[in-house]
Amino acid sequence: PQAKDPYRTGYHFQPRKNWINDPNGPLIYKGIYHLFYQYNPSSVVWGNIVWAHSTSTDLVNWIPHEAAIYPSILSDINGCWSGSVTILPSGKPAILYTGINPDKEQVQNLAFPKNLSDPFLREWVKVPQNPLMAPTQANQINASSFRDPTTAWLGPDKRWRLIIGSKRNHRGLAILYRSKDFMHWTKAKHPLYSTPKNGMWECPDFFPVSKTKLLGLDTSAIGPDVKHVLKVSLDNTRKEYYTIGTYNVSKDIYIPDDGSIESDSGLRYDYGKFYASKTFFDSAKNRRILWGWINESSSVSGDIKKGWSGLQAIPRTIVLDKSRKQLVQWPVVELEKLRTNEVKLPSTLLKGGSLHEVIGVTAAQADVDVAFEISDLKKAEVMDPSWTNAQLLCSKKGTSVKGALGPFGLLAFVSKDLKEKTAIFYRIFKSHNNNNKYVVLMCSDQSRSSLNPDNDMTTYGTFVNVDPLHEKLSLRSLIDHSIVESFGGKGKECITARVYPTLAVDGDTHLYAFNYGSESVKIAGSAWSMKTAKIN
Ligand code: DQQ
Repeated sequence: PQAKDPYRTGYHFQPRKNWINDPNGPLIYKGIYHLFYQYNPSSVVWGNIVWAHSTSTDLVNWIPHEAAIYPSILSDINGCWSGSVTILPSGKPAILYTGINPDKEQVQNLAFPKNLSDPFLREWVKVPQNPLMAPTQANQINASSFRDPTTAWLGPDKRWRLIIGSKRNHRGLAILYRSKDFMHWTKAKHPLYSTPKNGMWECPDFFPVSKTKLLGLDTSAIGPDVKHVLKVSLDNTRKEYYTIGTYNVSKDIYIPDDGSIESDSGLRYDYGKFYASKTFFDSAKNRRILWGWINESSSVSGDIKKGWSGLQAIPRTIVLDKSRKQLVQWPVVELEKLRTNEVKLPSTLLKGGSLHEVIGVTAAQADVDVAFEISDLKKAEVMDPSWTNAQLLCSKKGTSVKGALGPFGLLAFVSKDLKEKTAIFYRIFKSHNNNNKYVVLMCSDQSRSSLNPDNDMTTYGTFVNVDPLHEKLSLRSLIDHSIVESFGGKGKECITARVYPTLAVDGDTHLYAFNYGSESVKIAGSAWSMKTAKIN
């Protein structure tokens, strides 16, 4: 083994080396979870893309297999790009993925397992009819923007549907296809949904959520208890947006409730690094699970030095919030198996300007779950109505800018002298026109995370829809060597950041709770050291 790499993760999914990007075709089959992902077998930068493959019985520990899908036919000879799995009514899984053909056109291919009695689904056979969907003169599809088929869903008319990400000029498109037999696919006249200006829509995801139960639904579920979610990934900004709306089954169109996917006024799964995500329905536990790719924030030369690039986020269960206006995400419960040596933080008053070290956890590999209670909100600063962009507000009012209620939160990856630190914190503002309304800002400030200037240390932020008058402000952070994944407001908002400290490494890493506001806040919760998962 090589000298220890301080940035390799202890419990976040990554292969042993090289480049990874999008999660592909997640599924459960005969009790085994499968994760495929975009992988370059020969380098630390993007290229030569195949579907690498790992399996798990608990979504925490993973064993690697040979690549499942790799260039081998004309219609994928230049790369096997992203796609999804559909479980057919017989129980047989089907992979639909984008292949790059000899003319560098994007086409859609189908593959089935070679041996259905192998629970590891190690070998896949591409059907001779490939490609099943392709751009032509007649269908007017843009051949360089036609990719990432979703999991298909079965309509009441017994026909399959799926969408494929595309664009026409600047218009983002979710192109709809239908099929009776999963083999012959016909493009619908109209897309499932489209909006002007923000194409190309990569990795679309379209799935039902329950209005009343905290459970996931099969992708084909429809009915009065169901709303739908459409997520798209925008290649120009590397941001994802989702809307919640209604799927009109007879017209085969999706109508978002309100909000927009075109700008930062829309909803995001994650306000930090998180891209090309995909959900699947876990029929064993009746939940819907979200996977997302976490890119590096280091330089390419840094990646070459490490020998790897890219992680997957901890899989998250997602449900509809009771407001029915947003989703709520939470790390899968199985992750808690890795928790050890709990350090309890009994209810403690954090006076204005105070720091409180959390002693006794392996601070470079930890799970921290705390809640802040504010007894007196009267002194909250007034929100300027022009502060509409949370990320900008977080950069303007960073960790060192003292306020009244906040900044308070956690300092992760702290070096002994506090020269390096990553701050995840809240600020509370009073609404400018209503004395009893508050605005909660959640930030992840990486600006002091490393003394190495080669890293992208952008600050991230989002508003959190919680009412600090009546609820505690919870904050959970999954800290893992070069990543901190934070869940605010019990999973209402998430921010994932990558950091590369030079001093706050392994055993030299500290963890603090802090309050740099003038007003006191109460903190309580727990921190755990995290065991190392067996990953690949
Ligand atoms: N990554 C894949 C594409 C997809 C993009 C190629 C998103 O299929 O659109 O590696 O990151």
